[in-house]
Amino acid sequence: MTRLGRTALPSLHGVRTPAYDPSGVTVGVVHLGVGAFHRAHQAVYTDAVLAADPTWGISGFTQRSAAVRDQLAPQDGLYTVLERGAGAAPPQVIGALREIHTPDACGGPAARIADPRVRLVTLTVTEKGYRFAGGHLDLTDPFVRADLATFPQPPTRSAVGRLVAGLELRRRADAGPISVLSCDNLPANGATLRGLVADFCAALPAGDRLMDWIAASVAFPSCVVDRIVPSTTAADLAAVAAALGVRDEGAVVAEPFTQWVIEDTFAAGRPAWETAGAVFTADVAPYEAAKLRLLNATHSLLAYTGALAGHDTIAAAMTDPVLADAARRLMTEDAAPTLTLPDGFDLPGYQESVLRRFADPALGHRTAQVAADGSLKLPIRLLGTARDRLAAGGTPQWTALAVAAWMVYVATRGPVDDPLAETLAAAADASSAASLVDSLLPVLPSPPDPVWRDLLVAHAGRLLHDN
Ligand code: CS2
Repeated sequence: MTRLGRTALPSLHGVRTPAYDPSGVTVGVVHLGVGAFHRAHQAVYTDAVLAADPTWGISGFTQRSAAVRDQLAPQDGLYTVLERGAGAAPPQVIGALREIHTPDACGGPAARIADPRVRLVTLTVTEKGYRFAGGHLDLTDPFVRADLATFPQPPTRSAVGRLVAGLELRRRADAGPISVLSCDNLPANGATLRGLVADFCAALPAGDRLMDWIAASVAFPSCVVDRIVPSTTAADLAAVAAALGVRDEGAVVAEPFTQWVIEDTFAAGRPAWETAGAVFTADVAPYEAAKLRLLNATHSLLAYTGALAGHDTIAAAMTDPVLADAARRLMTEDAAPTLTLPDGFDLPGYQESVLRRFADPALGHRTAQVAADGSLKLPIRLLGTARDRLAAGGTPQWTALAVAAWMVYVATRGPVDDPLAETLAAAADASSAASLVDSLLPVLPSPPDPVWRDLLVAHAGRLLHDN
């Protein structure tokens, strides 16, 4: 079967194709981490602006592997987004990714960031890609140390090292201001990334000069991203081939829902992403807390309790009335009281839409995928709610259920997919519920509160008994 590529475009039917000539697009964005999420989210918004402004093409770098490069480079960077679920639109071929590299190619991302035509760096490197520990850059991390030792020379290994090396080359080249936009599920992702960049600069011998330039020339807007994008399977690729009549090795599958709320504080212009429905606002913090504490927290609850109950997918977990009820109550009883919502935010509508999205069986989003990297995700999604509810004299039952389910998952399903997998496996003591909680609690920045510990022990006891 023919492979998707520029020459195949005219023969495609029933598919949306780029409304511009991809060969006329120049690169204005460097993206770090060209995973499925980037391809189904930011690249789709960017695709919508290129007909009117072809200066915002994306130069994408993988984090390590050559897999995505090998999927997309032979296809002229073109790939399909296949929506699945209620209200799905026809498949869409995206042309926004104009270059795809591994990080060791072409002088690495740093050389690309120093190009004056580039005005924006975006990142989707997942929680663990930021290499933070206790709110700061982990200077003991081997990748971070290697990048500091050879700075700013390639090959760089960490996302922050790559970014800061690029900013240094840009400063030296006098290539002008630039914006850096983290698109990961972190609280205050812009300010957080800026802090990690400052930590990296502080560890450099002459980092002050660079940090001064960054303070004057680089903006770090925060944003909230939302779209469920499972890993692509062989069956998905077969479905795309059947729909297109050509083979597409780089296709991604996503739910129809998509949302992007962005702080409009860019230093060197930005794509008109509002064309595709992005919302620009002065302060994303209320949206971000709502998304992390309502959607992502509930996702993790369903992932761990669902996996323990033998459910392969989030939608299967939602068919269990006990788990669906826990998911609803985590939002209404634990998370909602801790939130300061944006004006006009429809809380009941948001909660219902989260549950509806999770329950849609078309996506096949695996509990194991959402369960990955819990040691980094739980503090961001669940522990803030626990802390706030406890401080208000409340009992965060459902939040405790999610954390206890993670503990039992770690102890009974390990070694888990987590950067701390070895530490967790060595620490977990499942001889009793109390010892399990006491052995794993120190791994998390957990509230030192006896009420919280009692809640965890009670839930862990029930879950251990059932597993
Ligand atoms: C999920 C998120 O894998 C996970 O941890 O909770 O990736 C989730 O699908 C997205 O944040 C939805 O926007």
